[in-house]
Amino acid sequence: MERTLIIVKPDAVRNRHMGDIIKRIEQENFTILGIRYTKLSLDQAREFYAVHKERPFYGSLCSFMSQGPILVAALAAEGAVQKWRTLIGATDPAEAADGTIRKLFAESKEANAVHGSDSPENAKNEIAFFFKESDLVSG
Ligand code: 3AN
Repeated sequence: MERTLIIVKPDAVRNRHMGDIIKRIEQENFTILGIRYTKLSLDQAREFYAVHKERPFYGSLCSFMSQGPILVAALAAEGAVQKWRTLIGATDPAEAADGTIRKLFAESKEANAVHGSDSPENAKNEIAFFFKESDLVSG
């Protein structure tokens, strides 16, 4: 079963959408392997988003991601990476399809409610960033 790492970002936690998003995770039949409520330091956000360090929005993104608590989950499903990315919609909520999580809950391109790994390989690294393999529940 493929895995993906998802984050409910500080805007969606602040706007009290954690429950709505967990409900979608359950409705869509993802298996929850691990779930953590935590807060990133600025250094941790910089490390997590290191792939974007050349992008103009990197500094702002890292400060946004460390400004409040987040909910992080490791999920499994067939084609989990693409399945989650379809469910969350486009990066910019203005372009996200109706019914997607970002269309429903995101505020802006930066404060866009949720994260999802963009490949199974990155999912592996992102899951390892937040969870020890022994913390994950299978089945
Ligand atoms: P996605 O999260 O849809 O895979 P990426 O990987 O291009 O999008 O961007 C990573 C994160 O960077 C996004 N989730 C968003 O929070 C932020 N971001 C992307 N593009 C912009 C932008 N033009 N301005 C501000 N933040 C952005």
